[in-house]
Amino acid sequence: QHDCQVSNIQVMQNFDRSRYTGRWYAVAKKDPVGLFLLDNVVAQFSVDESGKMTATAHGRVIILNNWEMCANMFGTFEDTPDPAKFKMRYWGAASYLQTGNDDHWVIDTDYDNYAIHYSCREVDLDGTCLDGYSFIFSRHPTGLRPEDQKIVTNKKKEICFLGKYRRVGHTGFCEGS
Ligand code: AZE
Repeated sequence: QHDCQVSNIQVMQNFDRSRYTGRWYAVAKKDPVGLFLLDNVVAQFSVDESGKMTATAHGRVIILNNWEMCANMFGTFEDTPDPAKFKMRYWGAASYLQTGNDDHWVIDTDYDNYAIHYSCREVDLDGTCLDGYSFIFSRHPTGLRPEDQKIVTNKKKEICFLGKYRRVGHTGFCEGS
């Protein structure tokens, strides 16, 4: 259970997508290789009439030629046999933003305070994650409650990303977007 094999990573049991809807503030992130959301990351999850999960997210990015902007992103989720594991297709409101199709796993959440997200983009030959990213989300823009911090630390350890996170600041840069 602690061998860092992507295929052995435990995800949220009985994940309830409707309780997951609404606003989540990123408080920490582990970056993948390449361009990524820098800070001011806020995600909003919804479930449509047919039960499909969708999301929007924004965050500050710096793209080619040092252009700083707010990336407005959309994601649609494809279900898998595991209710906490999705395939996320994502794209930007502007064509020069990033598009992709990533795994999107919910590792743990209490729905009301914290959530731990995980995505491995590339599995190494030994079964560990070679390139992945993860967000720690909070329902509170002020951050995680002290009582949730040790749960989150334990989960970071279980997904073998402990020590690889950076705090995500919220300065109001993407306010109103
Ligand atoms: C996520 C939450 C659910 C919706 C989406 C998410 C991911 C977005 C990106 C965006 C990258 C943009 C870049 C632009 C230059 C997981 C936060 C869409 C990965 C790099």
